[in-house]
Amino acid sequence: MTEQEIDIYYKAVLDLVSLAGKVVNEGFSITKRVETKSGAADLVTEYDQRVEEILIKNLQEKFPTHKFIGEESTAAGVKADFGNDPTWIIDPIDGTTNFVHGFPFVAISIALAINKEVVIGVIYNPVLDRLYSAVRGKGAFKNGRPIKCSGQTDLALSQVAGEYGSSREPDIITAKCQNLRVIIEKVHSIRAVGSAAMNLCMVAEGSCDAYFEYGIHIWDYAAGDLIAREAGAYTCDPSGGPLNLLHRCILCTATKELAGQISPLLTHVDFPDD
Ligand code: LIP
Repeated sequence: MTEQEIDIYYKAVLDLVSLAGKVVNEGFSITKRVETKSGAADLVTEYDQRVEEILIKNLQEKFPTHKFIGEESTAAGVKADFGNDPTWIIDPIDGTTNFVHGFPFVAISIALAINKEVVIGVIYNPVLDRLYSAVRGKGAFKNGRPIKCSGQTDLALSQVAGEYGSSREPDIITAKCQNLRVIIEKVHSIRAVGSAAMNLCMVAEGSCDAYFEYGIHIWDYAAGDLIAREAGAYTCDPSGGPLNLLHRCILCTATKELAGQISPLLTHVDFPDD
């Protein structure tokens, strides 16, 4: 894949995300039809489905040989196939619970992977009008300006993001509460904005020093992983091994030193791979 081709894909997705953002904004402050997916706290609205349809339809028309992995298509039974072909990985609204409740941390998250490696990441929060983006090797940007992570190396001075997620299985809740408990004892503060994509952008721009979560999906973190790394952050599996986009978890830190301090504190929670 040439740089020129990647540039064409990048421009196309930037145009499209602003169109999709208008649809998200239309639905943000009105009452929506809400349904559940894997459990009572795993929500979906007609807007998630509409935005995903718009994104896939437009990208498919422009790039007919490309493949797609979308949160709502997968929920509707389409098999997620993460192979070597150029593949768009789409979360139409990351932070659906926020969207339902009118909490403004919602984001459209789109990644393009080629040979299973993410080369483009775009995360747009249309409510706050924040556009985060990265192309592999070219740095990370927020509304067109370069961003950098904090460079923090000391856990005691850190602000860490971590989420409870949507599973209501007692063992999973216990492990997640235990993780937040061990971290709060050691840090300045814990934050949870309710969206993996936004949490990763918070690390990318230095508002948080670290973020970890178990139970998320490839569409929640594929774009944010690239944006955070391009901003200088370090990402890995929370157990300390290399990050796997199908393994449903991430630890993202401003520095590798910080990952070394957080990983041994965590109770690792296994979810079936995507
Ligand atoms: C959400 C994630 C969030 C997690 C939620 C949910 P969705 O994604 O971004 O980090 O805690 O349970 O998975 O479902 O809003 O796209």
